[in-house]
Amino acid sequence: MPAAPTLAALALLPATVLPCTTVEATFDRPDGIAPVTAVSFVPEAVPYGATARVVVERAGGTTTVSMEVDGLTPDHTYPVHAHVRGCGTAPGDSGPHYQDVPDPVQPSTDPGYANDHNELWLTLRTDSLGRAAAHSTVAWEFRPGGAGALVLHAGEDGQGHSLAQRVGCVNVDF
Ligand SMILES: [Cu+2]
Repeated sequence: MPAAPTLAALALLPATVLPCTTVEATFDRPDGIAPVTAVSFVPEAVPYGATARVVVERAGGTTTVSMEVDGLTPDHTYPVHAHVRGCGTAPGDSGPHYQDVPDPVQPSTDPGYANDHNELWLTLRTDSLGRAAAHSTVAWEFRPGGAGALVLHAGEDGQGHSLAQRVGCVNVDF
């Protein structure tokens, strides 16, 4: 196992945050059996087999998150946010939105905290083939272990789903 010494060496560098993290994932069922990187809770909105690619870049105290998806519902808008925990078998498992300055009142509804400067938001607008790309830069870095996933919400769907319903989730080590 030639890679083991390298991984062990990286593990000994606690203060080092790598400048870039890439996640390549395929949405799958949240069956709780096989560990998956990305789950779909509503396959009409996020079909099993749809893919996501997420890149997190950290530079000079800022963070840029880029996301590309393929195979989602065509011509649809999905709000996406960084949530505090990783994806689980239930939509709520990823917890609330990550906030740079945490709102002392939870759940956070104060727009002074719940906004796209204090949280990481993306908007995925798919084309006629179900592809989309979006990116966002915030003026801070995530606290280590403070956020675990990008969550896709139902958005404008016209299928009776609440706009806030969590339709998909991608584990990301921010
Ligand atoms: Cu969210």
